[in-house]
Amino acid sequence: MQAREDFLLKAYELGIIKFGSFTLKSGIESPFYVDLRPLASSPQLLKTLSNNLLQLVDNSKLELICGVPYAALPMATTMSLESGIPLIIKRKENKGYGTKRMLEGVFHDGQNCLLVEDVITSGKSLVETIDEVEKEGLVVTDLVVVLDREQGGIQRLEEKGYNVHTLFTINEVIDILFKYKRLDEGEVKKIKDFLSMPPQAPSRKRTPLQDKEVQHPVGKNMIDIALRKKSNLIASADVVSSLELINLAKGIGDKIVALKLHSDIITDFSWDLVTELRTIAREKDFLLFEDRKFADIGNTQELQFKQGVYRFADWVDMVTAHPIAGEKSFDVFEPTGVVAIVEMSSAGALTDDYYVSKALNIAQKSADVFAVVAQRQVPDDLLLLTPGVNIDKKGDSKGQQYNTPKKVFSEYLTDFMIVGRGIYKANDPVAATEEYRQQGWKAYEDSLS
Ligand code: BMP
Repeated sequence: MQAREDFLLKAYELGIIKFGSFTLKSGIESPFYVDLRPLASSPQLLKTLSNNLLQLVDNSKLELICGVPYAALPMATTMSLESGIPLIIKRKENKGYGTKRMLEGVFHDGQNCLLVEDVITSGKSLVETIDEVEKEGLVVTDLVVVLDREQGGIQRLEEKGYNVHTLFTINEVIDILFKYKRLDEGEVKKIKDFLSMPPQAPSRKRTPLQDKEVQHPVGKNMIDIALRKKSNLIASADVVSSLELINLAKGIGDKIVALKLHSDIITDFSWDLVTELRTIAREKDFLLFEDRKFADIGNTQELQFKQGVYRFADWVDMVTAHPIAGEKSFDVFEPTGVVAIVEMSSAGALTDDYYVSKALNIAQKSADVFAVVAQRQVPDDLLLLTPGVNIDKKGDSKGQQYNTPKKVFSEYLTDFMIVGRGIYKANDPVAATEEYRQQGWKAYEDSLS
């Protein structure tokens, strides 16, 4: 018992569990966040942990060990070294070329493979992983998990006939941290109250655009335009010449809420272009949205925003900025509306649950931020803008990942979708814009009921 407590206290010092308010991938608000990856920074702790995990199962029937990427990879590797049972490596995604295998290593059909996972919550992703491993011909009977968040995961797997062995439950962890004064009574109560509630997703009910609690004038304007045009479409005009940009803006302007730009890709950027864009935007009733993704300290961002070639402050309605430099860095954009990038659409982005939670907290504290870019439901006082939308494609060769309009409006409760190549690369960009407008608005209306 003492050894387990010692292990946990040392692991706690490494930062494996944090307390506060965190929005998980599922959209659930959690008062704690667990991340076991720092354990790999202490070889001694990793070794202790791995031996403890090995003791949970009958090793005699095991022929292979496989860690669920990424947090469990170092654990599985150490378990393999300590036990002599060979390791196989599971990919997070198919590499799309070569052997296209999901598992790497030497193995053959029918071998029994122990799966190693860091944390189990609902068990959904573990079921998917087991599926992938079994598809490669291996047999999974047992899983070892370091921490059970006690949100139904174990039952889900046991119902499917798997033996799940866990080292700690979250309640045990809380009790030990309280016993050793790492948590006070108030914190314990908050966490225990959360844990005693039935596992539930946040309210899946969408707030209609007209009832959104958005205060920023640019946000309100966006909503008004959307309702006037029955459009929740932001077109991303990632074209590289003024002529293409002007033609696109003229052609599709009356179907969109905003035209998103990357001004620094326009080879012949000029003030004539800006003047013309402003005129078209006024006539066709859309906003100019510069996707500059500022990511510096406030002072530098202010210079980048107000000075230089582009002088965005003089002509754009809204800009994107990363919250990476903290809340004060947003103070320099007023009265332009700020869209905080809290989660990115591309494969392997660093914007994990922990980052998203912290980024959302920063976005909510800033009066200049009225919207965020993300791939999940966000609090109602922020508008949700979702890129990575395409009707025909699943992704590109450079990491972009696409969803359909239906998925983002029904699952993420997105307010506005951002479409780039689906429009400007289409044979007929005007017809494509109309198609996206109709599909987007229908998906939004369907998600109201
Ligand atoms: P496309 O639909 O062609 O993949 O373009 C998406 C647009 O949205 C690009 O301009 C890209 O810079 C932007 N974007 C994105 O794709 N993912 C993000 O997470 C954030 C973005 O701003």
